[in-house]
Amino acid sequence: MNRLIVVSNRVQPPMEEGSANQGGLAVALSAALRESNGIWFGWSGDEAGNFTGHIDFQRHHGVTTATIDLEAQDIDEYYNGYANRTLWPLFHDRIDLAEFQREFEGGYERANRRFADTLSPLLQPDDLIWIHDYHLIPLGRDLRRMGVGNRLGFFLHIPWPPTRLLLSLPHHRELVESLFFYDVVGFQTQDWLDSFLHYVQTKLNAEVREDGTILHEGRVLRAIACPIGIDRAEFQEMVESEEALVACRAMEKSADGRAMILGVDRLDYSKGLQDRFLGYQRFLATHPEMLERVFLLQIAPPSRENVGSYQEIRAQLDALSGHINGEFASVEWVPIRYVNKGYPREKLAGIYRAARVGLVTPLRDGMNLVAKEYIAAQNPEDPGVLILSSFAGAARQLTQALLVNPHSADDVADAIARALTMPKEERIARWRASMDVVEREDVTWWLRRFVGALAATDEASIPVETTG
Ligand code: GDG
Repeated sequence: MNRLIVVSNRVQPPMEEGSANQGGLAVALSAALRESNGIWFGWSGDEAGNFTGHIDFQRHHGVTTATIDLEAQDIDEYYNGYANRTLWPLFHDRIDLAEFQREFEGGYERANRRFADTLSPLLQPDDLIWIHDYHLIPLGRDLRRMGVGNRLGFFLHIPWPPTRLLLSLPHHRELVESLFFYDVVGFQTQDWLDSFLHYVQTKLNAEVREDGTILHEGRVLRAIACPIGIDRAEFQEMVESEEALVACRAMEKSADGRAMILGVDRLDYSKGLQDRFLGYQRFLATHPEMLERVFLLQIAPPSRENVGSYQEIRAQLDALSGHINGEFASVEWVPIRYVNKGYPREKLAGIYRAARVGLVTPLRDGMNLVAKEYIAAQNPEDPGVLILSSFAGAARQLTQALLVNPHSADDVADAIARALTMPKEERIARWRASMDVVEREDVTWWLRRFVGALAATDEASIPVETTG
C-alpha cells in the first residue's frame, strides 16, 4: 500500500477515542493515514517571528502530523488575504466582497512555496500526495518544479465559480493552469466540475477527451465529481451517546411543546443567515396561527474574525435577530434563539435530533455537511424535515429534502409551513431516501473514490517539469 500524504492549510490531529469536536473528515483522513503510515502536513496555526522551515512532528493516536509556523505577513496576505478575502468570496459568487491586492497574491505564492520547500524533503517516491482546498491550489505546480514526480491529487471543498466571475480574478489563467500539474482534481459536484470544464474549454482551449481526461499543453488531468460525505457510523454512535440523549431531552424540555427549527452554520456570509432570518420573519408574518408554537434556534460559531466582512455580517445578524424578536416576541416566547458559540459534537447531535425542521439555506456551498448530519441524527420512526438550499452541493444528492431558493423569503416561508405540517408517512419516505444517500455515499466512500482515482492514474503519462 502506498503511503498517503495529506496536505491541508490546517491539520486536525486525531483526538481521544470518542472525543467531542472531531469532525468526520478528520476521523476518515486519520484512519487512512494510520492505515498507510502516512503524514498529515500543514500550517500549525501559529506565527513565527521569521520563517525557519522548522517542521514540528507529532504523533497522535497512530497518526503523524507535520506542521510549520508561518510569519505574520504570510498569515495576513496568504490566509486572511488571498485565501479568505479573494478566493473565498469570489468562489462563493460574492464578487462584491472579493478584494484584489497584489500583496495578497504575492503572499499566496510565497506561502505555497514555503509548503513545497518544507514538504518535498519528506516525500518518498511511491507516496500518494493529496492536497486540499483553495488555500493550496498552486502547491502541486510548486512541487513539480522541485522535481516531485509522485502522483498528486487536489480536492476543492468549495464551489468552482462560473467563468464570467473567474475572469475578474487577476491572473486567473495562471491559477487554473496550475491545476494541470495534478493528476486528479476533485470537485464536490458535477455542477462545479462543469464550470471548471467550461473555463478550460473556452479560455484555455483544452481538450476534454472521451475518457473524461483533459489535455492541455501536453499535460493530462483527470477531473472528477466526488461528493464528500459524513462518517455515518461515527455520527450515529454519537447520536446514541449519553451526552446526545441528555442534550436532546434538555432541548425538548426547553422547547416546551413548541416545534424547533434549527440552523447550524459557521458565521459566514455564504451560509445565507440573513436571508434565512428574513424567510422565517415572513413565515411568522404570514402564519399568525403559528406564533408561540415554533422557534428558530440558530447556532452560529464565529469564524475568521480577522476579516472585516465577517465582523460586518455579525453586526447585521445581531441587529436583524433583535429586530425580529422585538417585532414578534411575547413575555413568554422568543421567536429566535441566536447563539454565537460552538457546542461539542455529541451535544450538537442531540440538538439535531430534537429539531422538527433542519433549515440549511446557504446562498452557495461546496457541499454542506450540516444537511447530512441533520439527516443522520433523526429518529427513523418520527424524523424531522430537511429544508435545503438548491445552491448547496448537497442538494444534488439529497433530492428528497424540501429544496428552496434561499434568496426568496416567500419560498423559505412556504417550505417552513409545509415542513411543520407534513404528514408522518411523507416525512419518513423523504427521510429514508435521504438517509440511503448519506449511508451509501459516506466519507469512506468519498475517500476511497478519490484515492482510488489517484492510485489508478498512469504515472508515465504525466510530464514532470523540473525547472522553475
Ligand atoms: C467547507 C465547505 C463543505 C458547526 N457548528 C458546530 C460544529 N459545526 C460543524 C458541523 C459540520 C461543520 O462544522 C461544517 O461543515 P459544512 O460542510 O457545513 O461547512 P464549512 O465549514 O463551510 O466547510 C463545505 C466542507 O468544507 C467539507 O468539504 O461541505 O461546503 O464550505 O460538520 O457539524 N461542530 C461543533 N460545534 C458547533 O457548534 N462541534
